[in-house]
Amino acid sequence: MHAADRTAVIAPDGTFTYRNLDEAAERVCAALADGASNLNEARVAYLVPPSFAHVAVTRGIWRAGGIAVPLAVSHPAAELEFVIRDADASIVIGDPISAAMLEPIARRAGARFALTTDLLARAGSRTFSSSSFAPDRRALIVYTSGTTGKPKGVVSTHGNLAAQIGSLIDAWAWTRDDHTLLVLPLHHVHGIVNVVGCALSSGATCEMLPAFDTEAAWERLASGEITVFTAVPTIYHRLIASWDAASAGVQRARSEGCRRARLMMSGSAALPLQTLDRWREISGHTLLERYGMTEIGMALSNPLLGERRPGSVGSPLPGVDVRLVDDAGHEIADGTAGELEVRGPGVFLEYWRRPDETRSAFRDGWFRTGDVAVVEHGAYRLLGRTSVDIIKTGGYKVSALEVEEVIRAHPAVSDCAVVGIVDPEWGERVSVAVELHARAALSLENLHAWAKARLAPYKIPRELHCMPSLPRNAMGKVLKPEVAKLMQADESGAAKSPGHS
Ligand code: MCA
Ligand code: AMP
Repeated sequence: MHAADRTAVIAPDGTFTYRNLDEAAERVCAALADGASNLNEARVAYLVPPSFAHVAVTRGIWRAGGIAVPLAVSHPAAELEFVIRDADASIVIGDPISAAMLEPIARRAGARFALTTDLLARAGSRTFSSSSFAPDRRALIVYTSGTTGKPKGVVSTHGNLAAQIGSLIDAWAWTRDDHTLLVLPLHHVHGIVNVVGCALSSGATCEMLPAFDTEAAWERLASGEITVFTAVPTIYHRLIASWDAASAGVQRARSEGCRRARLMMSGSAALPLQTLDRWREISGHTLLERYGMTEIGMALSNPLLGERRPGSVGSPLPGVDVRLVDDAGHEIADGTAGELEVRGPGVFLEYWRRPDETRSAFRDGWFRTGDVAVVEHGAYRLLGRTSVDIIKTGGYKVSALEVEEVIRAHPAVSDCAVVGIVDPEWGERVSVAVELHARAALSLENLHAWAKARLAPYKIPRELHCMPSLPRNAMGKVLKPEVAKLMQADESGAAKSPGHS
């Protein structure tokens, strides 16, 4: 079969070949360029759930010479507006459902608004210039939380993306015979690069769920048609719980379906050993755990063939240089813990319009990840992070400082400290300790209602502890490790979201 006639995408909006994708991207490109020869790295922000339309819009933006800025479907208007303004987007794209919210934001931000349906339907084509894909051109801005309050835009060039994808195709032996299932959002690198990027660059089929759904994911895994699957530990936790609750017949069908896959992977957060073990019992697969970051793509991976070591994230991927350094930036010997630094063609270009933060993120040309690791038996094991202000929950990175800034603005709150508490389902759950103003009261429900309009659902604290005073050092700085200890000791007195053990 001709490569163009092979199936590229199976999604809620239909089944499409590579030729369909090419033609749709061309239509989007023509509509976006609107007569201009090139968008010249104009930012195009788009809120499109995982679908064929999402992929076609991304490719259309690239052909037109724009920078793709994917927006998060789960974000409230305030967070979307922050990204649209920070990226200084000149075009905002939305589907008819999100238009009522997005169009006014686009107008306020001085951007043109376009409907996905119009872009895809518009007749016309434009011969695109291959210079749109020149390796040093900016291709993508993904917003990520950091050790500073607001999220930062991580800018990757076409060259960075090609290097990230090429390295994974090589290491994980992607071929056009693969058929993967996307269950992740498309505003983060795990979904963008490891799933859609790898599948479509190797001529494989990328099937998509519009959002993760345990039963829908199981149905597709049980079919035995999926050859490559990747997810975050929280998703495996949910799949395991659903398998455990299923009848013996359903369990058997699900396990048999998994056994026909060739590769199952986990990443974005530490994979608990019990999840690894239980998944092996259920599926027959020892999950391949790998390590990555928005700024660098993937850096370390357990092997495709050979021993996958529990608790380890393996060794450097092709084309990636990794080293461990002490506080002064000196390389350290194997067996000693140090900060992980990464170098290579996949490492991002810059934080969008934040030259100072870009400069301080690098040391002698190496990107400082903020993750601490050790080399044992030739493989890397992650030990933690250099900052207490980064929380990983459900695979999402959350800045404690960003959440604190929002909660401090609550009229009942005089001060607060946000920390991540170890949680079997979420990895860490976002939790807050607050000092209230005199005679003020605050419930978790009230806090949720307040935060919902301001923060993405995964950033909202799930646990609230009211404390007469937060633990501080002599300088008045809140001692976060102490806060976490007090919270754990005070588990019974905490207000928690339903559903938490
Ligand atoms: C949602 N809820 C939460 C959290 N998130 N509760 C506690 N902690 C959380 N983190 C609540 C919601 O408010 C809601 O509660 C209920 O759970 C269901 O919400 P929903 O939006 O449906 O969430 P979900 O679909 O259940 O989300 C779980 C998920 C999702 C599918 C695991 O978190 C997810 O897609 N995570 C993957 C993110 C990702 O791709 N990360 C990669 C970035 P209520 O019912 O009370 O309202 S890292 C990366 O890209 C690097 C490069 C790498 O290494 O991969
Ligand atoms: P993000 O900034 O959202 O791209 O998340 C990147 C961060 O996720 C890394 O800096 C790590 O802290 C964490 N991470 C990614 N993969 C793993 C893994 N396999 N084990 C532990 N942490 C991970």
